[in-house]
Amino acid sequence: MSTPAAPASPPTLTEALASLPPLPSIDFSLFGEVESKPVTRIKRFTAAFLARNWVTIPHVTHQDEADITALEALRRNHVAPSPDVKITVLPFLMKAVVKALAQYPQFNASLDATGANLVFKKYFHIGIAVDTPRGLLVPVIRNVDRKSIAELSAELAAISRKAREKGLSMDEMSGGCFSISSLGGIGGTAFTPIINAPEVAILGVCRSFQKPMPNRDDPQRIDWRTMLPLSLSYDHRVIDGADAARFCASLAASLAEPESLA
Ligand code: CAO
Repeated sequence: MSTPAAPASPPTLTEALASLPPLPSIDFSLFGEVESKPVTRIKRFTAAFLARNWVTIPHVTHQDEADITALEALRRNHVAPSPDVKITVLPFLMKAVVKALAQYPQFNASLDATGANLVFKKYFHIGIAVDTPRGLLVPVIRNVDRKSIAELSAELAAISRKAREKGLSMDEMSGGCFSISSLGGIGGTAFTPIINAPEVAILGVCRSFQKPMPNRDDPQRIDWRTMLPLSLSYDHRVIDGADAARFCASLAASLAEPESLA
């Protein structure tokens, strides 16, 4: 009797990708008028990393909403450090993220190169996605836990202006623990942000909106509340769905009672 053959081992990711059919080369001008423009250096660079992260990390995106009615009132009373600096929701969000990272340290971690160890970080450096004319850049704001809302607002204004006008050095984009991608100034209700590896999670934020909610003390009454949509993408090798739900609940709780963040 012959011994059954051992099952073939599954292809590696590199083998699987190499076996995909190539994209067809199409002359689009056969179908109508076209114009070809070179892709910027930043976009080509970003594309390579986004593609690697998208295919190598098992992404799941958890959606939630935070009640920021009280935060909006607090924000409007906040004095900006200078006339060219706006106090937006973003610095409050950064502080809330740091609180949640401290509470759930697996979000402030990275797998090492072997994938066998999880490295927990004791510092809180947050990357912020900035939309620039040449493409997406992610400057890192260091030690967010030690900075005030006014300091974070000033730093955000300066670094996003530099990103748009002059670009950023690798140093200014390195060392992040967790990233935030805010489309709140533009719109949308939810999206799937791509994890900025070796980080293990990224928070996407869309435009706040008014939502009728039952009054807490008298559920027969309806209050209009300002809600912020949260989209948390996480690396499912490191983080479970329940952790993601807890992380978002913690964020929402901090944002709903923002005095501790200011
Ligand atoms: N809901 C409603 N309004 C919001 C908001 C939200 N969640 N977030 C910001 N706004 C408002 C601000 O209060 C501001 O209002 P005013 O003009 O009345 O003062 C306006 O929108 C513009 O804000 P902003 O974009 O200048 O400032 P910010 O601190 O919110 O964000 C920055 C700064 C740099 C993150 C942002 O300008 C940016 O580049 N966002 C794009 C990021 C991106 O492209 N992400 C996708 C990457 S792919 O994953």
